[in-house]
Amino acid sequence: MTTSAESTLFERIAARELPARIVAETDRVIAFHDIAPKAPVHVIVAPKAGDYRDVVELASGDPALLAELVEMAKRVADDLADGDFRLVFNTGPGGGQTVFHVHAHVLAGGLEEASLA
Ligand code: DGP
Repeated sequence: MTTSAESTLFERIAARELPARIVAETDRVIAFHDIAPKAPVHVIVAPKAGDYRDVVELASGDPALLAELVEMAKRVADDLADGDFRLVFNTGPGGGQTVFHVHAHVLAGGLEEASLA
């Protein structure tokens, strides 16, 4: 898969055009370690395609794909922690979103000191 100059950051990671520590993937979803972890396990789960900017668009446009993100989050938490996790969708600049390709933060592995502030 080759992406264009218009591709989002996470599309370029999915296409292996940018390096990332990928932990799992399916046909439509990819999971990789966040570059600036806020918890012992901090993994980004995103669709491989950047068709939706945020979780509100995704929920109305492709709810089955949103369910796939949740399933991937559980798989990551099972594989890298004890199965429990926090799932965060920063939505809009005021919600802390900086990458406008919908993604979930999977936080796990001891969250007592975790913060997304
Ligand atoms: P958000 O603020 O919700 O849009 O989260 C974007 C996250 O993406 C943020 O926690 C840092 C992470 N991130 C940004 N650039 C890169 C990158 O090049 N590689 C990886 N692995 N993560 C990145």
